[in-house]
Amino acid sequence: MDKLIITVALTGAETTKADNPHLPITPEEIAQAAYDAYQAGTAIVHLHGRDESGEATQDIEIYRRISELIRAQCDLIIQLSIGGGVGMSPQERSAPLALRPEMATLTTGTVNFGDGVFLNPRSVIEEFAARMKDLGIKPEVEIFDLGMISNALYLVRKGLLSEPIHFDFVLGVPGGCAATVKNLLHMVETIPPNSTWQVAGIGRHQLPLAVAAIILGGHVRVGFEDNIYYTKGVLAESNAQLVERIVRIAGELGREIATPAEARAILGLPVKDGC
Ligand code: KMH
Ligand code: ZN
Repeated sequence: MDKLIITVALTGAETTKADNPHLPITPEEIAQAAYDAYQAGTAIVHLHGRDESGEATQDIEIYRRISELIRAQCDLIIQLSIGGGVGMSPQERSAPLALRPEMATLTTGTVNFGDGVFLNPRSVIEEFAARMKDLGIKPEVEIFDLGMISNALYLVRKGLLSEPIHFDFVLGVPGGCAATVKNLLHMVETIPPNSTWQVAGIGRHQLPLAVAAIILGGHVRVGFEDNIYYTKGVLAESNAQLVERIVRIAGELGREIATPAEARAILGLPVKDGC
């Protein structure tokens, strides 16, 4: 098995400070949380921007500021969200691609998302994929339901997505695929064998699905975007605390943790010198 790549999804677009007062919101808070998670063992940071009032924003200047603050401290792989928040326009969502991050997210289908709809018609998916290809950005393909895997393979056939693909199975969103090990296994068996994959379990499913991924040879995403609790009814104190637990469990199971440089090699990203 490859070493374990841990991604931390620090903030998301939906979680609020009222949900968990430790949620990082400002660029400074987000960069500090990223550094703490890096020290705990994270290789990739998945970023969402927030404006001064705490609302989700795809403002390129906010993403630039967060990226610069992180880059000044460590060589984490920076992955920008192009999903943004429910209801944002495709133009708004894709604005941060102009920063040419190493990675960005690409959701290959539409899914109910709680009371909202996370809208990704084929024309939008193709446009986002084409721009990422032109800019040399590696997509992390976000899979909220099974048909999204078929849509990703369609992009490969159209020449808009290159193999090997890196998949993120986001399981347990209300309206999306349920967070069961059986569903995870089916997805893993459905993707091309040369792919890499990680799982992002939502809420109480974060830890058990992470453990399944560690055992199965996949990779893991944790963080407040997907889960604000450490255990039932007990809020996590930081994103790093959730990373530390994965590092401990992976150690017990004999799975080593990938540094950002090792994660770049596993994902086929170019080598990066220094920060
Ligand atoms: N906030 C969700 C609607 C992504 O980052 O690309 C979409 C999302 C996925 O968070
Ligand atoms: Zn996200």
